Amino acid sequence: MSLMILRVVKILWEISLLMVLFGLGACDVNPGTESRFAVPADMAQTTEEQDDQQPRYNILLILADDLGYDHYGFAGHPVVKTPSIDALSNRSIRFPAAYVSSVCRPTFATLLTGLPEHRHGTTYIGGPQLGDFLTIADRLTTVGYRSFQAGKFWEGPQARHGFTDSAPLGGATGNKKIGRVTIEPVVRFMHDTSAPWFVWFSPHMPHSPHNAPDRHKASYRDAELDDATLDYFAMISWFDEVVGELLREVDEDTVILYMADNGFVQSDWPEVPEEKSKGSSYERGIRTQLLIYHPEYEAVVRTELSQAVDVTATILAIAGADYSGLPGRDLLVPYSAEEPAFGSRSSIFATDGRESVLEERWIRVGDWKLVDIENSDSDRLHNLSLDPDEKSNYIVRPEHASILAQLRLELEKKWRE
Ligand SMILES: [Ca+2]
Repeated sequence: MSLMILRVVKILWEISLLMVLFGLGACDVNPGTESRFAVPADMAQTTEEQDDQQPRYNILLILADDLGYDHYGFAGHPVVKTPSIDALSNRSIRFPAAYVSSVCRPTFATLLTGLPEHRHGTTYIGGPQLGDFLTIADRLTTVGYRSFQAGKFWEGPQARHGFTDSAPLGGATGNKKIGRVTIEPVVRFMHDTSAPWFVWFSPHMPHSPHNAPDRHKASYRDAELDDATLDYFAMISWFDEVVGELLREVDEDTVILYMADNGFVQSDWPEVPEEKSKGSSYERGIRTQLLIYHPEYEAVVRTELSQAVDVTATILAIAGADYSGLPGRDLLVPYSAEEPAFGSRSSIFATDGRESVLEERWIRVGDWKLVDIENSDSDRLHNLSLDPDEKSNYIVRPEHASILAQLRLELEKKWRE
């Protein structure tokens, strides 16, 4: 019921914006700095009821931009230095097999909507702006949260997608100053906001340009790296430093979620990813570390598969907001003994389309992964336990016909959901 009211309010807000644009009425619209609508009376009541039911955690989502899943100290990388994120990992629930899209924009759209790519329709960098979906920010507003977006954002004014506040430094798709130049607007919002808040922090880091300050490059001088790799690793350390600065500004009761928007492996060409990383359905394109720090949960490594839709559901669950109807699950709830090792979320699914044209669909069930390539006979079947670098294609081996058929069936089932 409350979601339906929100949709009506959203439409009325769009109409009022059009009236302002066409000079049809007076309205004080200031997207990004004020709430785009007042919370209706019955929702406000819901908020009061919420206060009695559970603690109202502030929630910080940190999104790295182009960071490989094993490019961290805590993930065992022998060279990369990430002391701040390592420290966060040490006190977090860690999901080393979390999945995202192969580039930023569809991952962002999934996090915003809680829906997989084939349902929200944003499958690559290009294409039209995200449609009128109920977003994570909309849903948080209904339970009294204020939500702040800072950094990279693709879908026009943040207020159009439900954020009550945003960093005032850049345009809808820009804001490259966040992180590289300053985090001050983010810190100010966190300190000045008394209501429970949600912060979406997505600096363009360690994304190109790979121009980290010399102090970070100097820390890798003994590692005998080529220039392109040194510049990329130095960017990771610069990003890690910014994360450390941000984390010093939040208290122990703040819930923190950390992940990357997509993978990245540096090629021989400066700032250009290797072919089988960003922009591909290989693990190094679509896999990330997911960290969830929650003051009531102990640090542990959880090997179940997870993906971006689960991050949205988890944030909404922590806030006490409605996520019924969304496919993600609350990752704070452990898998039960009755569920198989990878649980009911064993089917992990995403697309990698170019300009909204479908190119690849993939699915992982347990250790097996199928990449279904449209209009091609070059589909791939991988076993990530036997062959973590996905060098072998098991699809040619007749003894795997049964698992292949199962994956194809599961893929089509997911596609229709
Ligand atoms: Ca990215």
